[in-house]
Amino acid sequence: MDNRSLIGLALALTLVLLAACGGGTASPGNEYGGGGAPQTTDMPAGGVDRNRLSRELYFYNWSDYINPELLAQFEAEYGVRVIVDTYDSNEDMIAKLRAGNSGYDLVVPSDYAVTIMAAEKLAASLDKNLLPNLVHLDPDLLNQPFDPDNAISAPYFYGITGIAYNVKSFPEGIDTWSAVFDTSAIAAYRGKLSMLDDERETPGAALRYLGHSLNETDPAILRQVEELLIAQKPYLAAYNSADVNRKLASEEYVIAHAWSGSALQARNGLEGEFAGNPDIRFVIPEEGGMIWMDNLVVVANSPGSYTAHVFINFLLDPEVAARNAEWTGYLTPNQDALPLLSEDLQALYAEGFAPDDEVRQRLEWAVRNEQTAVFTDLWTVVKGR
Ligand code: SPD
Repeated sequence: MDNRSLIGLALALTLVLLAACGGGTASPGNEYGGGGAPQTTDMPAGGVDRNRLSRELYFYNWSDYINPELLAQFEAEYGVRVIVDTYDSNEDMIAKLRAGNSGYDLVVPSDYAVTIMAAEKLAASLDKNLLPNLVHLDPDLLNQPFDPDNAISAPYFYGITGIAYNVKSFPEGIDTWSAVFDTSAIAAYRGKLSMLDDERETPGAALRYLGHSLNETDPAILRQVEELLIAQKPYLAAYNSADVNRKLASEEYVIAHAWSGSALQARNGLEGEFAGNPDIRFVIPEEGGMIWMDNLVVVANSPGSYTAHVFINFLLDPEVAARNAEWTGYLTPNQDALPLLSEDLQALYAEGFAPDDEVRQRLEWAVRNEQTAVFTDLWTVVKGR
């Protein structure tokens, strides 16, 4: 082979290698990378194909669960208006999707509800090529049993469920679920106590109080749970998952079964919404409580699927995730966001609004299987009494 042939071969090899590596960027199918394709003004360095964005994104989320400034920032950056509707239980959200034509692009099911959505084909597969910010998530919180390959879900926040209370009413503190279930104790704060309006959370708390797993489905034990919850009802202000934060902060409630972030919001307030109350405390009782994770899931057949992916990727940016955690008070699964959290928030986590190693031993995940479907009937009976 002469010199010219050698140079020609070297050039050809270089071109093949460059094409295989995508010119040092992502592969051609990856819309977050140049992929060697010519960049247009519609596809800036960030890699988002603006031609594919919808004008609006319909986001069905839990209440008080996203920093509103982030919605404004997303709209300013991408020109997409995010329309947020809210729900307060997994079951309400799933009922909307089951009915069909919900119009929602993106929802936030908890762990066991991801299992239900997968089984009922209510979720779209995630295109991980569109989610480069997945690299920021804590690997220990990925590939959970409810979605082993994160095929349909990306972690949004996680949290714990326990008791929030006003220390002026409980100067000795609280360490047991009897503070909400023992009728001789709760008579003293009748009408100022609430339990979550949730078919897994409230029977789950009762099960832990009675010394069982919160996934226990033995019929005899569930009868005891039913009796306990029915005996508790006359003392409740309400089953409430919607505005426990506000009612604790205003002292309409002095004690409540609550999600950790909601309790933290009661303590800190929510900017532009309500003022915080420095007397709010949060505890996981000695009998244990629930740990859970809420996840971003694109709705099956969502017309805004591409835009939903762009929004998920935006939420997974560490700086965005940190600002979201500061506002909601829940725990971010984004490990690169953790160093960005304020000292104030970290101090509240250390005070009990996040689990330490000792508390983690007492936490349990709710799982969904054929047996645990029975909680729907139990809850219907309790609510109907
Ligand atoms: N206000 C936001 C509440 C989010 C709670 N989701 C967790 C439910 C776990 N059972």
